Amino acid sequence: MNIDTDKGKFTHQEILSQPEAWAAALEVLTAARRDALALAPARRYGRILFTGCGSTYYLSLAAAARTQELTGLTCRAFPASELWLNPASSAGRIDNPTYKTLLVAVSRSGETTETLRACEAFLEAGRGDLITLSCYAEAPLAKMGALNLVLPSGQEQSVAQTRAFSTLYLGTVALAALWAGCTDLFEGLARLPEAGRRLLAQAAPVAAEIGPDLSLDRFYWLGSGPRYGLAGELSLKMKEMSLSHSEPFHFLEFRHGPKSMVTESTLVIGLRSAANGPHEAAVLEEMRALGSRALDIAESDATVCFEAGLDQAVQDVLYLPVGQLLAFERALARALDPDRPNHLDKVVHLSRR
Ligand code: F1P
Repeated sequence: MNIDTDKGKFTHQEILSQPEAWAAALEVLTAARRDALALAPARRYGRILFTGCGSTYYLSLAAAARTQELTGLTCRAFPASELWLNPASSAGRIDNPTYKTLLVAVSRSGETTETLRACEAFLEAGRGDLITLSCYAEAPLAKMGALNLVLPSGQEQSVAQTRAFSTLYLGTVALAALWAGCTDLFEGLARLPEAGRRLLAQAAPVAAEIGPDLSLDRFYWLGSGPRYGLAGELSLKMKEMSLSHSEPFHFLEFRHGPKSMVTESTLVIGLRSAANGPHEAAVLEEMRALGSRALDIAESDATVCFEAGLDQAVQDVLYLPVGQLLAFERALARALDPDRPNHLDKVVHLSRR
């Protein structure tokens, strides 16, 4: 971190305090366990929709993939603006009143206009029930759901979400584990804070080495399954904090055209999974052969290794601090302030309904 200025002091503190934020959130989620189980979707709903905006839309993509994998229910994710303004092509027609939907709305602020409008439209149309996850109890969204999970430890000063994202995402993983009856998985979440502290200590020097390399001019974040949503979020972090060209792709999709963009000034970041590691490692090797730098993040045998022995569903949270620190270090190297990204406000309030 550049100690000569206050630039990024909030972002840095928020990234480094994530393990403590996760521990505090798990206390809230454990206390809400019975309420969450009372809405267990398998018995009541035909499908689950997840929604948010910006970071919380990417969170919804990751949450939908993980929840579908664990519960077997059909889960989809849409930007809140789509559920609000294009309901027929997103939420779908209401032609089967017995076909109830559970909507999970995620928002750090609990005030984003599109998210509020999407939830109002969903409830007014009688589509089903709403669960909200947010960080501020007094915000409008935290009063709209049949269940409102508020995780104050995700609150942040900086505009670009880091601690808020990982804490709210942890909330969706906890819900999925409870709904799927995966008690061991839910209880395994308690090992995350310690794994996170170890990871931050390992990732910091790697980010401090790559971040200042301003010869890099494009970043591609590769992730599959729930990790595609996380790749989308980390790509957004790199854009918001360092004003760099950055894009997410499903791992093997990168071969189908986007790899044409690979140059020696490229960094490909792989959120490599345990299940498909060899297929994913092959993509990274091919990109290295084309001249790209590659940052491999995985449980083992990678540039940054978790070595936590956690279930993949629990471990997914651990990819986030690595990418956040990389974006943070690059922002400082470019003399930008990650606490105040270009053109962005902390919350998007739309004046017109
Ligand atoms: C949603 C959001 C953020 C983005 C920026 C503007 O906020 O789009 O994802 O990074 O802060 O707001 P929220 O609904 O999660 O509060």
